[in-house]
Amino acid sequence: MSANGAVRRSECAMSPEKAVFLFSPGRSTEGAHAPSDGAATKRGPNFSQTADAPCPARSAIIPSMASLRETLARTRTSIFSRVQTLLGQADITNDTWDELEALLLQADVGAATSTKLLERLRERTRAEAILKADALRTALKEELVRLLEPAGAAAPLDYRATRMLEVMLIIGVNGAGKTTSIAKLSRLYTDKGRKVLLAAGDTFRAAAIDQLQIWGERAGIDVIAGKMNSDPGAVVFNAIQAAFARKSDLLIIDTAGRLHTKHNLMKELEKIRNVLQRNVHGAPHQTLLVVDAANGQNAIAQAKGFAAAVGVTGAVLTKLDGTPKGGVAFAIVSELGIPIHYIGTGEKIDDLERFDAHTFVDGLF
Ligand SMILES: Nc1nc2c(ncn2[C@@H]2O[C@H](COP(=O)(O)OP(=O)(O)O)[C@@H](O)[C@H]2O)c(=O)[nH]1
Ligand SMILES: [Mg+2]
Repeated sequence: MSANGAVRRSECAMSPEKAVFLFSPGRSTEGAHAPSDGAATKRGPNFSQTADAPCPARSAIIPSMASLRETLARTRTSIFSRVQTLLGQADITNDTWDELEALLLQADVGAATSTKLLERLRERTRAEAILKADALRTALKEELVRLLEPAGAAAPLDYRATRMLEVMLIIGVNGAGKTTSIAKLSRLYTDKGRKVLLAAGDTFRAAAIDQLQIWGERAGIDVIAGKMNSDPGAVVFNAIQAAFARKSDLLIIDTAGRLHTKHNLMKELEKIRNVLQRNVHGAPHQTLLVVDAANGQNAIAQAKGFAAAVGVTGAVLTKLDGTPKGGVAFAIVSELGIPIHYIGTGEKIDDLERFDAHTFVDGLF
């Protein structure tokens, strides 16, 4: 039970009713499944399910404001609390603007986004005759929310299935948190009643395939994988066939974050997209770029490379826990023009929350 009384999913019993399937080309996908009792016993330190704690109703595990505040604690205490102090009761002076800009930059909001934000605020102080810093603070919070809610942005994937098979393609640099986020997403959507299948499309490193299989095994979700260095396009094709055969309604695809050259990586992602487009109507339905918040402004440069090469529909912002660089959220939406759909709040399988701009901004102050 967490401090605010909400029952966390990691405290409830997880039924390992599904086996993990290893796909080898030329063999039946059902031919190499792990014993189902293996799934029940191989649980890592991040899984603290107990046999006797029943799973709570979904309403009890909806992310709370309190847990988001906890996640944003470092960003808030290191920087935004100083914005709060700066924008106290005093009159607005030139120093107020200079200090506000300096704090936004320190919070990794980025130069371009800070400039845009300050321009909007100056405009509002003129138009609304704002003289006091506390009124500016209210305007700042409103403008921060506005930055995070770009007009015409795609919505995250509905919990309810809207077609026979939906596909989420997960991309991003190595170490950003793709595989971990896939495990979390599969748990989230499985809890909502979806039948999820995972595809180990990062065939560049053997460890990446193993990692996804271990997560799948722990969460009781099937994984389609090939051998190391096998063609990820073929793995994805096989996963699509398996998804149709097993009547899965959500296929989530892991991809490599690094190949020998960046050019190769983008070509490979393009090939995966082509396989999806040819075989599933409208796929990929979501292409999520995973971004590590702790990389701050460096993450923006990396993300721009991916966004330019592959159509991205939304971002997963990971590792917000334990970083003071949470302000990077504003730069991602403003500079890349993509909405944030989910945030990673820790390393456990239930440490993922649907992003909400108002809750996020409230959590910063
Ligand atoms: N604290 C924290 N760690 C995370 C989060 N997401 C991922 N990680 C950690 O980041 C590391 C890299 O994650 P991984 O999923 O392997 O990244 P990938 O290379 O993009 O697939 C792992 O140690 C994860 O446990 C998060 O939201 N919070
Ligand atoms: Mg990975």
